[in-house]
Amino acid sequence: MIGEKLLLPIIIIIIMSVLSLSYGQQLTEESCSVQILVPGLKGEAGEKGQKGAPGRPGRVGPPGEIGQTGLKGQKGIMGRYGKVGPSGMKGVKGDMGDPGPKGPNGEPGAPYECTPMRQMIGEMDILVAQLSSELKFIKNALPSPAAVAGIKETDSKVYLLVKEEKRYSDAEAYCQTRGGHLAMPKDEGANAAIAGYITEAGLNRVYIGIDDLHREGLFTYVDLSAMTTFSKWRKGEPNNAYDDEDCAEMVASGEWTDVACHPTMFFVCEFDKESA
Ligand SMILES: [Ca+2]
Ligand SMILES: [Ca+2]
Repeated sequence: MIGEKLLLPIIIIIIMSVLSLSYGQQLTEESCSVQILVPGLKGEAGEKGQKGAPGRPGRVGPPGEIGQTGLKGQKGIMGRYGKVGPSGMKGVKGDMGDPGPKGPNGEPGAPYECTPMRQMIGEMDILVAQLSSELKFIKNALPSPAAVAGIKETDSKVYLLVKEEKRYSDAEAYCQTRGGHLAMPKDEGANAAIAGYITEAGLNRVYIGIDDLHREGLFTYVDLSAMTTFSKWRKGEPNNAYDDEDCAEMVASGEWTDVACHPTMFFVCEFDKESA
């Protein structure tokens, strides 16, 4: 083996020989001026450099994987009551319920009372009669007072001359039906009023409510009230003529006479003003 120090100059000599063959002249003239550059030996290692500046931050790394689900927490305490809500809308009306059970029977009613009704009708009948008579009186009073057959009044009584011929008992029944009696004059004033009534009507006699039907010779009023202080018998009366005179009539003068009860004649009824 040939050492490195000998090999290198040999290579250089070879290169110079080649060059002398190509460039003879030049080679002769300039052979001394050619400097042969050969690298020196490798130097020793330098001293260690100072620490460099810090590098730039690296890029953001990718997101990590999703972690595991945590454990469920404990139940919380009850919350406070909420506020009262607004009123709801009115509901639809419900269906009618089933009918209830039948109630107990009522108390028996009061019996129909006919008597008060009849009495009321009777009183109304009297009133109608009085009103019609008064109307007739008004119509007839001025042209012909003597023809008047209406009613006559005193402070306490109303008298009605009835121009229907009836027997005594029927005449009294007629007056009673209308709530009164045959006229029963118990003082001079009442007797005079009746007498004037008869006179104005142009009559001579009428039945009045005096008789001795219950006891011969003892005259009473038709309602059985006693004759006490007042009487107006004509002279010689009552005489119970033919043993058949148990009733009484009044003549136009106002005097009384006992007469039979069965003949028919006009009569005068009287009514208390309180009940009329
Ligand atoms: Ca008699
Ligand atoms: Ca007589």
